[in-house]
Amino acid sequence: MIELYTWQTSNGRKASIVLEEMELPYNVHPIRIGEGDQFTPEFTKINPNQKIPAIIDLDGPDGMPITVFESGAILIYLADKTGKFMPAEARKRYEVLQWLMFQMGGIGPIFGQVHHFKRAAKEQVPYALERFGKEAERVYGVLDGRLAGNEWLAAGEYTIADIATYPWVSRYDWQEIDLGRFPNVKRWFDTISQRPAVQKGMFIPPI
Ligand SMILES: N[C@@H](CCC(=O)N[C@@H](CS)C(=O)NCC(=O)O)C(=O)O
Repeated sequence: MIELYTWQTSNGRKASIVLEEMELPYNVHPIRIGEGDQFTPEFTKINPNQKIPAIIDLDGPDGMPITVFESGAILIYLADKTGKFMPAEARKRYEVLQWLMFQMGGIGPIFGQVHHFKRAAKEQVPYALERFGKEAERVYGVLDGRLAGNEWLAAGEYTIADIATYPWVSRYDWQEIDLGRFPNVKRWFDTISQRPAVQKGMFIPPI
């Protein structure tokens, strides 16, 4: 059994989508980040960085419980555990890892800043809106170029790189991005949106 500590956000949804896709049994522990649940001593023991998502797999690699935080690490851990959504062949595996790292280091942090400065900041900061808005547009261009000649982001199949990227693109309205300008991203997004596991994973925990 896997214990999932999460909230309905882009990073949290990566973990719930992958668990649904892999059909692994899991219990959901809602961490209401707006209420500060991430700062409790109990949760800080699970993730010292005090952010969701995190998992505890009671049946870790050595049969003992293992805790994993950072959504990218969770995706890699579960892909290694199940052999799903990550090809075994080295060249393809590194392709998946590079697109996953692009999501973790590029897409997530930049889109996160766009969300913050467009929706949460107490004051309008034109410099930040311009800087992060432009970079988000550029990143959509990179994704669109990649998906122009490829059905999926990496390795010619649906992988944890797609699973990591989808919940961030699903906030295109928050980013004020017209997906029509990125037709390959739109085609990829619409295809993934049809997957039953994705439809379920996007609403965990139910709020
Ligand atoms: N790099 C981390 C980022 C996690 C993260 O930023 N989680 C957000 C929700 S999407 C969070 O827990 N925010 C609460 C806070 O910052 O206090 C990951 O990918 O897991």
